[in-house]
Amino acid sequence: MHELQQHVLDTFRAAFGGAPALVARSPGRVNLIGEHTDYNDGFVLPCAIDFDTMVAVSPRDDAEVHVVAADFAGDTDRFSLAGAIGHHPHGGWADYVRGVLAMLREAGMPATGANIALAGNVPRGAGLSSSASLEVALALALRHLHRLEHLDNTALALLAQRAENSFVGCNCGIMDQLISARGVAGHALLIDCRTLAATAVEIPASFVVMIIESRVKRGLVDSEYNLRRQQCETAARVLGVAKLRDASLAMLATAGPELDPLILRRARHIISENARTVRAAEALAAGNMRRMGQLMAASHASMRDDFSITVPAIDQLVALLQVAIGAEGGARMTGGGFGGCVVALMRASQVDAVRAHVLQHYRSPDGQAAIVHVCQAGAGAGLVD
Ligand code: GAF
Repeated sequence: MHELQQHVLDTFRAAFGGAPALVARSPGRVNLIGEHTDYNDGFVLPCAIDFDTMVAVSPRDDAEVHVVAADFAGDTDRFSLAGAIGHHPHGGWADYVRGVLAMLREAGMPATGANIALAGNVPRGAGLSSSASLEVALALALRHLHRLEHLDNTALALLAQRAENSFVGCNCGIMDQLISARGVAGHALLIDCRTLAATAVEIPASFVVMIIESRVKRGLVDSEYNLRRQQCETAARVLGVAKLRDASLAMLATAGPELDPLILRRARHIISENARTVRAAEALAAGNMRRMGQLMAASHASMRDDFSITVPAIDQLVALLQVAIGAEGGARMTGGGFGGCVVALMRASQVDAVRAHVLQHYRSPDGQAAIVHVCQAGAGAGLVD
């Protein structure tokens, strides 16, 4: 049995006695390219990774929800489904659980209580979407427990996003929840965030996905993330389009002085990143890893120069990786920005040398070495046997 599965079962047994009715899992994610494009109705190219959150559940015969979180020192939460679900006094992980339950209630889940144990191995606070994986795994577990057949995996992803937007208060797009719910093993997904259509793109078998944690604390991420969203909305308004998905570089070139230079740069990142993401999916599908690397490099430069979401230590880490990898494959910052992780694609035969190079030459501003993960593109959410 998988170590994580054993952990969630042991946690459940210790808290509630006996075995759960079912266990669901959902993965974290890494985005190969297409950053901050999701909330502009654009394109993203993420893959699910082989790190999961697992959720063990059983029904109760009252309306209470009792939760134990293995990764937060066995911390617990209790609330009732009989009335409105309020926030936890200390926020944190418990509000993700409460938010998902609140959205499921709105979507028709009965007020039958549940015992719930959570355990995961997605690195937390690293920008690999541990929170989306928790939300989706929990939503999936409860869908099965209550036979909510009308909710498919896309509906669960949208529900999880609503939990973050309207309950937790983070204004994220749909990428993280959707890839967690619908990932395909061995593939990245080109997701059209307007229609939610997804095309699986195979990652060439001789290449691997490496994730490098920069150890730069993602300090400003919430306020700066929301600011970037506002700037994109301002750009769309000035350009007279519904979303930046509908704008073009030609429109920017002919925009009048009412388009502030800073807003113009933000819009240029989104418009160029959308085009790069579609081209990257084509390059990956064709096994053209030289082209893929060029597009990843251009994406990083655009995040650094136009969208201003990288930090100097991450720029150095990316440059180091680009040199170590060479022309076939590439590296770029991944996720919301202001710290977090770099994603790199390289031949499997290069992994040891690249890892050694990064561990020797990179240090975060407070002197820490990077943490390197070599990942498989994993499958999206599902039940665990
Ligand atoms: C975070 C958000 F949650 C995503 O929706 C996405 O916008 C990403 O940052 C940036 O591409 O992960």
